[in-house]
Amino acid sequence: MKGYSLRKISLIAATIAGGIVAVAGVTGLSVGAVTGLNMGQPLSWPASGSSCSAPQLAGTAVNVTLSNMGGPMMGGGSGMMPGGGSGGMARGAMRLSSDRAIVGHGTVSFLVTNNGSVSHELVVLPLSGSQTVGTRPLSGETKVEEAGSVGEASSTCGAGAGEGIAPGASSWVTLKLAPGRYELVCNLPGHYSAGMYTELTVS
Ligand SMILES: [Cu+2]
Repeated sequence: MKGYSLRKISLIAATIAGGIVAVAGVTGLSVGAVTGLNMGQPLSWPASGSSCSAPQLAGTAVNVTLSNMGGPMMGGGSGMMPGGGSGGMARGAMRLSSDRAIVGHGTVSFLVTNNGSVSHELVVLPLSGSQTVGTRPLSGETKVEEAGSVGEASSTCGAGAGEGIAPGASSWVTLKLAPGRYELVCNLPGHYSAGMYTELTVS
């Protein structure tokens, strides 16, 4: 009985050790892969397109791409970014880009694809007067004020608001936009200050 227990314990110990080796191996692999990639490229997702199939969208299409520099600090859940903050993150480490800078007013559909290694989203905010993109004040949570938002796409493989778009996935939203200037942002904590904003003019 005692011998059996000992053997069982050593089996468990071996299993745990094996698990640690396996985790270390995976970590080593992903670090190696990250260093060999260009910034903004996804780690294991299709190079283009998305894992979601979006429905036919009404109005004028605006394709928005979300990306970030891949890396163990940003995607590995290493605990180096407590609370999702961006303490040491360089501005420009994340990007939100649109395939059009100007679109006619009326029905506009945003198809938003996350090519990054962490979750992202799109929020559409009006720009007032001479306000310029990238200058919104940040709250303590390192987010910008969303009051006045005219819509968002933040649902993995879905329309409208959700919990964020998973890496490799898309979200979409159809809006009625009045003429004016808008700022397209990702408002996950720290992402705006990391560079996730661009301007869209509605004519
Ligand atoms: Cu983001």
